[in-house]
Amino acid sequence: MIITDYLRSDPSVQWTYAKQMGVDHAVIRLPEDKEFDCTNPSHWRLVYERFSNYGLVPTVLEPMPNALHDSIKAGDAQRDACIDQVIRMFPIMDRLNIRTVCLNFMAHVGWSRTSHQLQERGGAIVTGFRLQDYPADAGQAISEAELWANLSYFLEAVVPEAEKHNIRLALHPDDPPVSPLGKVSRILTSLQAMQRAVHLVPSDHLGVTMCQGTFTAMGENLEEAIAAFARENKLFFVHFRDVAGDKTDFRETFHDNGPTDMARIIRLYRELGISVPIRVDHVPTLAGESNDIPGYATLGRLFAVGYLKGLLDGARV
Ligand SMILES: [Mn+2]
Repeated sequence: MIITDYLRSDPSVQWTYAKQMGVDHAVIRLPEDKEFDCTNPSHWRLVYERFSNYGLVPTVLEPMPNALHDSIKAGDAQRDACIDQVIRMFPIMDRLNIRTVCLNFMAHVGWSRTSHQLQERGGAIVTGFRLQDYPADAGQAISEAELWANLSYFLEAVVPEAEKHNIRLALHPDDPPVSPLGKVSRILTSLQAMQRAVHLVPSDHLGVTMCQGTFTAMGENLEEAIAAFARENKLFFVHFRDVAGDKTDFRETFHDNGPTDMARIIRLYRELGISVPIRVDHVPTLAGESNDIPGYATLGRLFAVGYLKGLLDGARV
């Protein structure tokens, strides 16, 4: 496995902690200001060099820039222009050796929670989701049929280009994996749906982000899901994460405190020969920390990365 951390493009103490923890690869989020043109190689190079000069190798792009992807998911009038820009990113990524994109297909709203203040072990704070607390009239209506059509349209356009540039598209399941969420339908909400999605266009460059917590929330058998994608060589990226509960009512957990036997999962990746980028996802906010960006605070990462590194070392038999 290639251990990574998810970092914004401006240096922060999280960059320093990554290096101090022995993490040398970055999952990068591109700048979201209007100045940044994701089809401009020199804009990319500035970001790339900021990371690489710090000793962090940009390895995965996450997410697909929302400014492009929102129209593609919604299938609006800007879609073709946005797809064209996505395609123009690939040769730039190719030259920079960034080989994986983590992308989701949640239209209109991204990952959603109904609480950002739930208590975990020792009073640490985590997010949670309860369907009954989610406003039934929220969001802009879109049907599942439209979403499948929009996903197919997008993949048919971009997968051949990704192949040309040896870039792997790693679809992330919907979080929470429920449909509809308010008025917004969702499609990537089960193992079966994810398997359908990665076969919409036959390609060894189309696969999944194994967001463990989302597959657990779906109620799928996580080990079977991992094995199913591994068999087809479609497991491209891992989000190391756990949740307690089910898709209609769950909360995040510390990575060692959820229902999943994490040591067993890491051994399973080894047994299946999976060696892909992995990052910790949705960490608790710990004592003394701001909860401004729930799931992405700093102290919980230190614990989660240390725990993950221990499991990876322990599995190296
Ligand atoms: Mn995830």
